[in-house]
Amino acid sequence: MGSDVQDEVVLAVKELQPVLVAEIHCHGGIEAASLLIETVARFGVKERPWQERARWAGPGSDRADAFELLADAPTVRTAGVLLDQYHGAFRRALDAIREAWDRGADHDAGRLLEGLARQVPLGRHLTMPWRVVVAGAPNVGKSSLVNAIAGYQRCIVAPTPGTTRDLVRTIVAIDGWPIELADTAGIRSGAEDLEHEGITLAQHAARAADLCLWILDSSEPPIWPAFESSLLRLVVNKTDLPCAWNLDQAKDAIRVSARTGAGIAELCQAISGWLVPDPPNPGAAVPYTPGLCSVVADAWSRYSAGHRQGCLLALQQTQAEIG
Ligand SMILES: Nc1nc2c(ncn2[C@@H]2O[C@H](COP(=O)(O)OP(=O)(O)O)[C@@H](O)[C@H]2O)c(=O)[nH]1
Ligand SMILES: [Mg+2]
Repeated sequence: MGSDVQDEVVLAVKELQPVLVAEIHCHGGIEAASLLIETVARFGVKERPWQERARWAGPGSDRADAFELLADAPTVRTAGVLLDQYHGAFRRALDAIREAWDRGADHDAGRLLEGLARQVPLGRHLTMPWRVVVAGAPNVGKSSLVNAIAGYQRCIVAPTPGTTRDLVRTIVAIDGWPIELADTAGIRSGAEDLEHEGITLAQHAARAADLCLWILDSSEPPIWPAFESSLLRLVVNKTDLPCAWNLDQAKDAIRVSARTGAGIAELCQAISGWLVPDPPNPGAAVPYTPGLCSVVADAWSRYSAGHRQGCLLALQQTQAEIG
């Protein structure tokens, strides 16, 4: 390309049809890439958005969707799930359901559909982290715990009650799943004005969260959550200190010490299990866009309610759309 050598690159021709696909591996950096783009543009090569690349792969908008979403996968594990769908896992699962239906094996179709429906919550979080709120009375060690989980300092840790006035969000990967930990101000009644806002925020956040960890201090009398939720889980912190109450009162609680790190691995494992109780096997189908998640959830609820025909129609339509 031209007479001067500007960079020595590796050129790999990947496909000839329907369009020529060649990869150029050049030296790193924005400038090297820009220079190369300028050079090939002089030969008539047009610059296009990278998302178009997937559409050359032939029919199947699911392939293009999965390809695009891959760029937003926050962890290797979520990227792996998306890559499986890019390679057709979801499409094959739909085909298998249809095939079972066509040969009159309703029960098999239902079982397959149920398996797919179980992956809907995961499908909704492949590019968006789960939200986990860390709540509890002031000073129980919420911020310390978030830091212990994240493995780096991000929240203010101070011995004065109520230092964290706002929600502090930290995105971490737990067991390969993207999780946003929201550290809240202590939830308590009779708080100072300044804190009040943060506390209201915390309660809101707990309601909108996928999971709420309620932290108890083993070295102080327990302050229990004042609200009920099926998403609430108890965690007893400061187990390195002498115990001030009978921990059996919080029987199912995970016991940890944010200071020594004891129990943090178990807590992470528990969080992963609470959020993703049925992790997919490699290569398994997962509905991976909000649209596909809705269709699968809807089809499954129709099937469970005995509306087989409506269920079949919803799936047929999806199959046609991604076909
Ligand atoms: N001994 C001990 N102290 C802890 C532990 N976790 C937090 N602390 C201390 O408890 C105090 C309050 O912690 P902090 O994380 O700010 O509590 P928060 O108000 O709930 O966010 C700080 O002095 C921490 O160092 C723990 O596991 N063991
Ligand atoms: Mg705090």
